[in-house]
Amino acid sequence: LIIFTDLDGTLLNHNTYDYEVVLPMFERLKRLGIPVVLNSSKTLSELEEWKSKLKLDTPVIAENGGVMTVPATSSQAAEKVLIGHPYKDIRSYIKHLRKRHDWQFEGFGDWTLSQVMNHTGLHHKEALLATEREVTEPILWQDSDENLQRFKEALAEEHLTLKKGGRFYHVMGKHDKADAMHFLVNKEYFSCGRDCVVMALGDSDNDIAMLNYADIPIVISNPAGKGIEIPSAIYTDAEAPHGWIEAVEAVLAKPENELTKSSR
Ligand code: 2M8
Ligand code: MG
Ligand code: MG
Repeated sequence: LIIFTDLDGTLLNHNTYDYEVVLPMFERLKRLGIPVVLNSSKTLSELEEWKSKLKLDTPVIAENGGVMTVPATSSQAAEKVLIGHPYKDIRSYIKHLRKRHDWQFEGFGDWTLSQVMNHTGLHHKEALLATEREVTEPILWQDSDENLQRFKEALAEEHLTLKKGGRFYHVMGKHDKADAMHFLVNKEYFSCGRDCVVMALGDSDNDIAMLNYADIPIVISNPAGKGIEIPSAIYTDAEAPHGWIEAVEAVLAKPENELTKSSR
């Protein structure tokens, strides 16, 4: 069993970013030898911080599958794998579009640190880590739905796309959380293919690909993520972080043989 998990709204409460209550479960998973991979729209800098808070020694997938770090294995050195488009290219293209069409939107790159803090509810240090973006730009759209459609079409011309997160739209290349998962499950690090059972936990649109890829998809209850429909998913009653703990507990209670055969 390998667990891939989103953070905001899935493992962390959306407003309080609470996480202390999940620590005993992470310790239990470590004792059982079950790896947990953080798979988030957050930056690598933010995730490295979470990785140490949660005492993980696994790969981490950042910015919606756009970049990941893979620790060393017996056959390979540690590496950083980049899948997405460079942040500065994304920024310069969307600034060009905004100027040309006078579309109203703002992103992390437009904001001061205190504005980032206000828009995200993150504290100073965490907000700073969130601004260290490599391949995705979170924006707040402040224009009409018609223009949002035109914006999406203009992004597609440069092979970019818009993905909805919890609070923001993310401007990014055409990658998703499942691309990075597939890389780790089939190619490097785990390289176990269909021999391993993959569990994934998420709460919103940008988790759909990850959840569809998993053998055991768990949708964490979240008012913002109401619309997501995953066939065969287990939907939790509780929100993060309790929904996460309950879902993992339920899976650990299953008979061993259900956790050693992949259905992918
Ligand atoms: C952004 O991501 C969230 C999660 O889906 C969102 O769109 O609401 C990211 O920029 C991330 O780096 C940041 O930590 C988070 C803070 O709310 O917002
Ligand atoms: Mg989320
Ligand atoms: Mg996320």
